[in-house]
Amino acid sequence: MSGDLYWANVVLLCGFEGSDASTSFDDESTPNHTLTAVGNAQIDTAQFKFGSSSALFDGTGDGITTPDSADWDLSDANSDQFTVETWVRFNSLTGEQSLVSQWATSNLSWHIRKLTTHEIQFGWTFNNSGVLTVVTSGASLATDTWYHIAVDKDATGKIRFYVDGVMRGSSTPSNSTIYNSATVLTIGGESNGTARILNGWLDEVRITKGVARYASDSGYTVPVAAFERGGVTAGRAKVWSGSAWAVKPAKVWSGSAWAEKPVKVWNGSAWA
Ligand SMILES: [Ca+2]
Ligand SMILES: [Ca+2]
Ligand SMILES: [Ca+2]
Repeated sequence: MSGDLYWANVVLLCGFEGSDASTSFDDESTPNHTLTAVGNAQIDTAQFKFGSSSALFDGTGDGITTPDSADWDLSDANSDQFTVETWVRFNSLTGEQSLVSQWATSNLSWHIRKLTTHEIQFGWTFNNSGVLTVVTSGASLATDTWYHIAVDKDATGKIRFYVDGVMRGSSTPSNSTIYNSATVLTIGGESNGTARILNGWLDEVRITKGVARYASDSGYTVPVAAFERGGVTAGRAKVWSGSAWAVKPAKVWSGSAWAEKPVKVWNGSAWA
């Protein structure tokens, strides 16, 4: 298996690889958004989930920002799908801490925010006021532990919030559109740059626009490797397992081994 079936939908992907204490951050997605370090946000080789480093935030005045973009406008209709996810490791659980947000005064789009209760919420507005939330139950977040945090919205408008692959909260609001604000997107804090700064580490931050990657009340298997960088090169086909369709690599027998090969379709005059 190689490549991401939904690579074309990935609008932000940060593995935070680099030299210790570097303040240079790279968006590895195709849009390649410009990222700017604020405060003491920096690469840290002491902690990482995958690769050899992560992004460190000290809880005061930090963040990584990127300008407003249509890519952050996640939901103009109830049926608009998206997935926002990251690995997070808390150094301290004091106070509220924002992981990823496009959220500032008069620019209230969405946020993923750890609460003082050691639960975590996805919050949003559809009209720049009156925050709506999905709050986890039973997340019991602790320090010095890597968690995979993900929120996705499927085509029915159902929002699911997962911690380590377990759905810990969900909602299908009558209005699940999200306000299109003009502020910066901020990783490790909120967009006003002063409140709710993360005290800990992030790795593998990914935003996928147009796809609910997990979309399951029964959760998903937590990623065991860094996310794919790039699209699928070999063919894919849907295979019936007996109870559900699953997308699998198309394999061809060479005479001695199975190999993944592109799938071609006859358009009437040529194979494509
Ligand atoms: Ca990393
Ligand atoms: Ca700081
Ligand atoms: Ca916007």
